[in-house]
Formats: sequence, C-alpha cells, structure tokens
Amino acid sequence: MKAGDLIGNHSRAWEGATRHPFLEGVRDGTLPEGAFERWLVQDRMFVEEELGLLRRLLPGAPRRDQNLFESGIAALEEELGWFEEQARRRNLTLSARPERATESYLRFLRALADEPYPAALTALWAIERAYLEAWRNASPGACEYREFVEHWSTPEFAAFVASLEEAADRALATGEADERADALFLEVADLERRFWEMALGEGRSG
Ligand code: HMH
Repeated sequence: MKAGDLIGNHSRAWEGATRHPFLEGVRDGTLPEGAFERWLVQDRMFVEEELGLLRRLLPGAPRRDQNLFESGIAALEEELGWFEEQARRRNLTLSARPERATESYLRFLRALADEPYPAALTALWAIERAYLEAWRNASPGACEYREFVEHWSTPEFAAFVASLEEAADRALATGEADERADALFLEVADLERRFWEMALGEGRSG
C-alpha cells in the first residue's frame, strides 16, 4: 500500500477532515465570535503533544528517517513559540483546559509511539497532510486570519509533508502494517474533523 492511496480510499472521511465550516469562516471572515481564539489555544496544546510524539519516535526510527524527525522537531519547536506569541498578542490565556476533542487527540498522539513504525509514520503524515489541505482550502483567508493560512500553505511545509509521505511509503513497503495504517488514518481523519467542530463550539462535548 502507498500512504497516498488512503486519501482516495477514504474520500468521505478525508473531506470531513479538510473541508469544514470553520475553514470557510476563516476564508470569508465569518467565523463566530471566539471560535478562532478557542482553536488557537487548543491547537497549541496539540502542537506541544505532537512535539513529544516526534521525540519519542526519533530513537526508534530507521537511520535514514532520523533527519526528517529532527527537522520536524525543530519546526514544531518554532511553531510552539509562534503560537505563544500569537496568544500573547491576543491576550489569550494558554492555561485553558483541553476540550473533549482535544483530549481525544492528545490521547491518540500519546499512544501512537507504541504502534508499528510504518503505521505511526502513516498517521503522522496524515495529520500533517490534513492540515496542509485544510488550510489551503481556506486560502487566501480573510485578512485577520491570512497569516495563519499562509503559515500552513508554505512550500516548506508542503515539502515536509511530501518527505513524510515518501518515508511512510518506504516503511509500508513490506505490507505488514497496512491494516493498522489504514485504521489509524481513519482515526486521524475523524479526530481532525472533531477538532474543527470543537473550535466552532458545536458538539462541544465531543
Ligand atoms: C489539529 N492537526 C491539528 N493541529 C495541528 N497543528 C496539526 C494537525 C499540524 O501540526
């Protein structure tokens, strides 16, 4: 199996992860009051946990993938600082509690390092690829959100996602982890959809 095939095989789930009224609100500037701020605070928690995941995956990664994790760790470190700066500018408190959808996603990230490496890597690729597509779907974005849209639509981020896909394809080549990779892909798609949903304040119980 190739990682990229999962998108076509699960197109409905993928649409749910990458097209959402939240993203339409970002594009046309019609987000309800507080939605973007809620998303920002919750996503900072996500990025922090994702950084932990990359650090846990690095030591067990094949030598040729280690550089990818190292650059991912550096990028997420920078991203965390960026989130904190954005929050500071908006006077947001970063000590908020995680919402249900965030909790579910954090739990998923914590468990991912115990999965077979090819499946974990496929899930990581799906997480990043979903973000790339979601923000591209919000492009160019209303002026107050444009900086964010651009942040996740850069060629550098796209190149990182492409490198993750190549690494996932190499890891999947034995075929041994295909089933697990497929299941984790679907979980990622659902968690991403729920994350947008949470930001809009709908179904906040998750
Ligand atoms: C919910 N998915 C979510 N947040 C992110 N920052 C990314 C993916 C990309 O790192």
